[in-house]
Order: sequence, then C-alpha cells, then structure tokens
Amino acid sequence: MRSALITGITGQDGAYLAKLLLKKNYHVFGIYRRTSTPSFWRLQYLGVQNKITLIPGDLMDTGSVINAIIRSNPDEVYHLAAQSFVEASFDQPSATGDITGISVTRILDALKLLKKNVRFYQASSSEMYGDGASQAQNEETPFHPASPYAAAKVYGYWLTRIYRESFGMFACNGLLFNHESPLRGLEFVTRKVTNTVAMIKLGLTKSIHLGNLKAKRDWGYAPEYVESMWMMLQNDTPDDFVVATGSQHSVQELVEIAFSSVGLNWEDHVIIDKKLFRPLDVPALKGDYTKANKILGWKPKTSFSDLVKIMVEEDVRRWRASLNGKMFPWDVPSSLNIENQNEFYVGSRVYGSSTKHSR
Ligand code: NDP
Ligand code: GDR
Repeated sequence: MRSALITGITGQDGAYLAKLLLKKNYHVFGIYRRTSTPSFWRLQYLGVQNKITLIPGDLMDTGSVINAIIRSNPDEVYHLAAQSFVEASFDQPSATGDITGISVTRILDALKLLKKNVRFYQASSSEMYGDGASQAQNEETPFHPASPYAAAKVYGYWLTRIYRESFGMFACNGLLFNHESPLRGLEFVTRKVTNTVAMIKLGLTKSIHLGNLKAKRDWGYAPEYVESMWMMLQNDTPDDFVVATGSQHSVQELVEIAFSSVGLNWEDHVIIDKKLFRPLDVPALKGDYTKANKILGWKPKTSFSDLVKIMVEEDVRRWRASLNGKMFPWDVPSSLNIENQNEFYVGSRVYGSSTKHSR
C-alpha cells in the first residue's frame, strides 16, 4: 500500500485530496496544527476523518515536520498548508512569508536530509502572475506578484524547482488557478457570496458587503483540481503544470448568478464597501491548461455557472437543515448576526465608508 503525507489536510484541498487518495487505496497521513477550536469539519463532512492518520505539527516547527515525515514514511508528499488568504497577507506579511514561503524549504530540506525518495507536490498559485500578462497565463508566463502571499508563493515555486534541478528530487509545482466548492473557507469571495445568498433567501440577513466587483478570475471546481495534483506525481518526470478552466468571470458575474439562482436581484442586496478593496489587487487572471491536458490528460468538467449553483444549493441546504434543528459539520459562525463580518477580515486598514451599489 502506498502512503501519502498531506500538509494542510484540514483545508479545502486537503480534505478533497484525502478522499481521492483513500479511494485510490493510499494510507493517508495528514499534519494538523493545534487550534483552540478544532478544524476537522471538512474531513467529517466528507466522511474521511476516521480513515486517515492525523499527526500533530506546525509548518513553522521544523521538528514536527521531520516527525511527520518519519512517522508517515511517505511515497508522496502533498504540500498544501499555507496562510492562503491574500487579503490577510497584507496584514500579516512576515507570518505569511514564513508559513507560505519558507516552510516549503523546511519540508524539502527535511526530505533531502532524511534521504527520502519521495515525490513532492508544491501548491503554487495563479496569484504569482499578478498583473503581468494580457494573454492567458501558461507555464512560461513571467511572475509579477502583487501581494505578500503571492511573493511567498513565488519563493516556494523556485525552491521547488531548485531542489528538483540541483538535488534531482521529484518535485512538481501545480500552478493552480482559483478553485472553489462548498468546502471553501468563508472569507473567500465565492463562498462568502453563496453563504450570504442562502441566508438572504431564508430571511436570516438582508445584505452583503463586497469590495472590487470588477476583478476577474478563472474559477474551477476543487474536487477536479486535486485530481491534477495526484496526476502530476504519477507522471514519468517531475514538471510544472498550469491547472485552470481557460474561462474568466468577474466578481459581479458571480454575484449575479448566485442571486438569480434563488430568484433574487443582486442590486437589492449588495453594498460596496471601500474597506474591502485590497491595497493592490490582481485585476484579471485566466489560465491556459494546454500542457496539463496534453501530458496528464487533465481537463476541467464543471462550468462556472454550475459551480456557483452547486455552492448556493449546498449553503441553502445547510441553513435549512440548521433551522430545522439539525447539527452537522460545517463552518458557519453560530451567531446569525453577520453584519460586522467584513470588519473581522479587514484588520487595521480603513479606506472609507460603505455606499449602496448603483450601476
Ligand atoms: P485552505 O486555506 O483551505 O487550507 C490551508 C491549510 O493550511 C489548512 O489546513 C490550515 O490549517 C493549514 N495551515 C495554515 N497554517 C499552518 C501552519 N502554520 N502549520 C500547519 N498547517 C497550517 O487552503 P486551500 O485548501 O484552498 O488551498 C490549499 C493550498 O493551495 C494552499 O497552499 C493555497 O495557498 C494553494 N492554492 C489554493 C488555491 C485555491 O483556489 N483554493 C489556488 C492556488 C493555490 P487550519 O485548518 O488549522 O487553519
Ligand atoms: P484570491 O481569492 O485573492 O483570488 O485568492 P478571493 O476569493 O479572496 O478574491 C477574489 C477576488 O474577489 C475580490 N473581492 C473580494 N474578495 C474577498 N475575499 N472578499 C470580498 O468581499 C471581495 N469583494 C471583491 C478580491 O478583491 C479578488 O480580486 C484565492 C486563494 O485561494 C489563494 O490562496 C489562491 O492562491 C488564489 O485564489 C489562486
């Protein structure tokens, strides 16, 4: 039986990847960190928590990373853990640099020193491109990071290549564009929108505060994207691959589809909040996944509108079940008062007051 070690197993991708690898008969190990409130809801939601081996550890703690590698003795390591919220990286730039960037070296170095013949996946990101290209971005497009998060990911990308090229390690970068699901964290714009749309539909709140509606992203469906991670590590040679849908949509389109899917007009509920604009935002991203298609046989299957509908439907189902007194694993705060939720994520930066949206 092959074994895999996943860092970030409690996150969106970690949970889906754990499920995929279990299906492929791997012994799945995952590093989790001690938090005051446990964060196993995604693993419970997918019914995999009792089928995996969880090892305590923190990316910033070298000893615990080494311990996890020794205990799991993995054939494959999927390095997914990160401070992954771009917005928060402006408020916590040094911590983001350490967790999202330097930790890549901690793991690669531990694998090298322990002389493990392991295949390594690095969760690189489309954010690394920043605003550098007008064409769709591929593996050759130069990076132009526009946040401390993206800069940390560029560092991780290069360390992965450097360990591959200088020490012959089987180390791959997955340059994944945005991918979403009902397991997405609430701070990201897709899930923030679908969760609030569900609440508005059920009369639990009235409005949503949003920032830059003009930003465009290439959004895909997360369970399909974790398959590409596994495919990269089954390839004959280690390489780097863009994984994307090749289509681009604005935040406004996301909002329109989400509201209209439950029969509501978005303009009645959206409040533009200047505080939610980033100091520097990436205006548009679109990926060219030709190489992943040609070499790995990977391609996206779920359209953007289907993705948004899957997420809205699941959030409505969860809230309905909750109102009927059912308890199950999911991440919404127990308080229904989410009027101040935007403040929670903005940190210390204040840019101005809210204005009701008008076209
Ligand atoms: P999530 O934010 O959902 O998950 C992040 C994971 O990292 C969580 O398990 C979190 O643990 C863990 N983590 C954070 N800090 C530490 C630490 N100091 N020590 C140990 N574990 C830590 O991210 P996603 O699943 O969405 O993304 C997975 C990876 O892919 C990330 O590296 C992200 O940057 C990258 N990526 C994601 C894309 C996307 O669209 N989703 C696109 C491109 C790249 P805890 O539960 O305790 O917080
Ligand atoms: P992103 O995702 O920064 O692309 O990073 P996010 O969903 O946070 O933002 C996408 C775009 O939406 C705009 N936006 C808002 N964003 C949030 N979060 N909240 C809002 O209220 C809001 N209003 C408008 C943002 O300005 C931005 O332009 C994600 C993460 O998963 C990274 O870890 C990953 O590397 C990249 O995707 C690819």
